[in-house]
Parts: sequence; structure tokens; C-alpha cells
Amino acid sequence: MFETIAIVGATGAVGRIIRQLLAERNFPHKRIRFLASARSAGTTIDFQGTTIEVEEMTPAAFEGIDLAIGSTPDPIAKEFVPWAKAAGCLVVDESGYWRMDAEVPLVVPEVNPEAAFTHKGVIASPNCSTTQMVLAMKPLHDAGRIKRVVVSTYQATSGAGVGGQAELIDASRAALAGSDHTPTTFAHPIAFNLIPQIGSLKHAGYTSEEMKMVFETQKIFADPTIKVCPTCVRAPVSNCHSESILVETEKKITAEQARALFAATPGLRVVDDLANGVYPMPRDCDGSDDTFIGRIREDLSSDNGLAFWCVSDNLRKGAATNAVQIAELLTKHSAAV
Ligand code: 2RA
Repeated sequence: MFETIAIVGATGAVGRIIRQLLAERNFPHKRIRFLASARSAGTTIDFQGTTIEVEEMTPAAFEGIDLAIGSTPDPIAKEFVPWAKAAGCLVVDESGYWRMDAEVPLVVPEVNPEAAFTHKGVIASPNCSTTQMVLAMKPLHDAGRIKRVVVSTYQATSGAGVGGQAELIDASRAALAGSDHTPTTFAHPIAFNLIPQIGSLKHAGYTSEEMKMVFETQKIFADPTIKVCPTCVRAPVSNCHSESILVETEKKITAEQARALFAATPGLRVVDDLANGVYPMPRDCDGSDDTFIGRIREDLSSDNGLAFWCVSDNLRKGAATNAVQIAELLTKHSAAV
């Protein structure tokens, strides 16, 4: 057991869910501390019946912490992780900053748990759009080896933070009232619209969000030969990312086999009855730790292609839940050694 645990970025949207999950799942610990920016320091948070004061995140604050779960913007993670490591504190980091560092394992516990134990003081959790996709890919890859993935995302505004969700509401109200609304979180109007850009131009016409899906997938499967062609789109949805995924496998997997493989995979839930209008939709998946799969069908345009639809709560499995599951994995391991 890690005696003293901490959440870094405890007051943010994902930090709040991490707190809920630690309480719900009875995460073993003796003491919990909440670290945040100077702006939030001094405020209090009620946790399992105790009122705890939020502390400012400084190098000295990490003294005495055994395990920290971080959910902060990348520049903050760049700064605090070395402080934590110097203080002997193990970090599960949810930011994007450390994910592609060769020394840092990138872990989805249902996919590559063994990688977590190669850590040198920090373990990264993937970007939300990658996590749900690799979770769905895992049973297919094990059964038939995935060679290529074509994915289009429909990403919720919550992926851009609380401001993104608020902007969806404000912009929708303004559009319905026929009044002007100037976007601030997004580069274009989000109401009644789709924005086919998340992140900045990164490589060969692909955005940073899209290249995360390429590189993180290859790192998690430890297979740089898996080819990924992503298109990431911001959708006027409050929470839960949706993805249209086409995989091509070396060995043919039928739709029926895929349905059975998905159904047998912990963390995945099959919701698939097109004839009756049953498939996963973001509104129905909000607040769940599972990743939902529907519209499972064989590709009409290739021999070994399989198409499906995948929806997941990007703030939970896409962020907080995955980070907490990594921490649970480390706890079990520390108990076993
Ligand atoms: C987004 N994937 O949805 C990002 C958040 N990490 O904007």
C-alpha cells in the first residue's frame, strides 16, 4: 500500500472525478493530500468525511508523498514530475507531456499492464481518444493482429475542459436566440457545427491530437508497424467521445467473432442491435467507466476489415478512471512484492 497519496490538480474537472473514484473504489491509503496551483491553495475539499485543505504545488510539497496522480496541463506536468521524483514520490501522470518519453511507460491496464512495472518513477496515461480505441483494438489484435486502423473521432466539448462545455451551452443559446456569440475556447462556432481540427498542425497535414492517436497506439502495443489514419473532429456534444473505427487484421475476424471477443473483454460493453435502433450514444455513456461498442460489421471494401462504433466517457476511462486503475495496479504489485 502507498501510505500517503496525493492528487496533483485536485481541483480541476478530472481531479474532481479522480477524488470521486478513489472514494468509490476505496483506494487503500492512510493519508491523502490535494495539491493545486497557488490560486486554489487554501480552499478546502471534503473527502470521505474529512475536510482537507488544498496545498500549493511546490517542490517541497512532494516530501512524504508515496504516490501522486497528476491531472494538469502539460507545462505544469513538465515542472512537477521532476520535483515529485526527487522527493521519492511515484507519479501516475494524466497529462500529455511525458507520454512519448522513452523512459516512461504508457499504460492502459486492460491492454499493457506489464509495462507499468518497467517505470522509473513516472507512468503516463494516454490521451482520451487513444485509450478507448486501444481498449477496443486489444481483443481483435490478440485474435487476428491488427495491421491498419482508420478512425474518425467525434470528440465532446468536455475534452477542452469545463470552458468547452460552457461554450457549447452559451453558443447554442445564442444561436437559438439569433444573437451573436464569439467563440473563446474553440476556434470556430461549436453550436450546430463540427470542427475538423483538434490541436495544432503537427505532421503532414495531421493535427497534434491525430498524431497522438498514431504514436500512442504504437507505443501501447509496442508495435510501430500498426498503421493508423486518424481524423479528429470536435462535435457539439457535452461529454463522451465517439469514434468510427475500421481495423484491418492479418487474420479474418467475422462480425460475429468480433462481437463475442468484445463481449468477453473486461471494460468493454457491447450495445449492438441496429434493427431496433440500439447502439452506443454519448448521452447514454456519460458517467460510466466502461467503453461501449456497437455497429459491429464486416467491411464491404476489404477482405479482412471490420468496422464498429465506440463511445466512452472521456473524463472517466479517457482520463480519471484509467489513471486510478494504473494506481490500483501499482498498489497490488507493491502488496505482492
Ligand atoms: C480533447 N483529447 O478532447 C483532448 C483532451 N485531452 O480535446
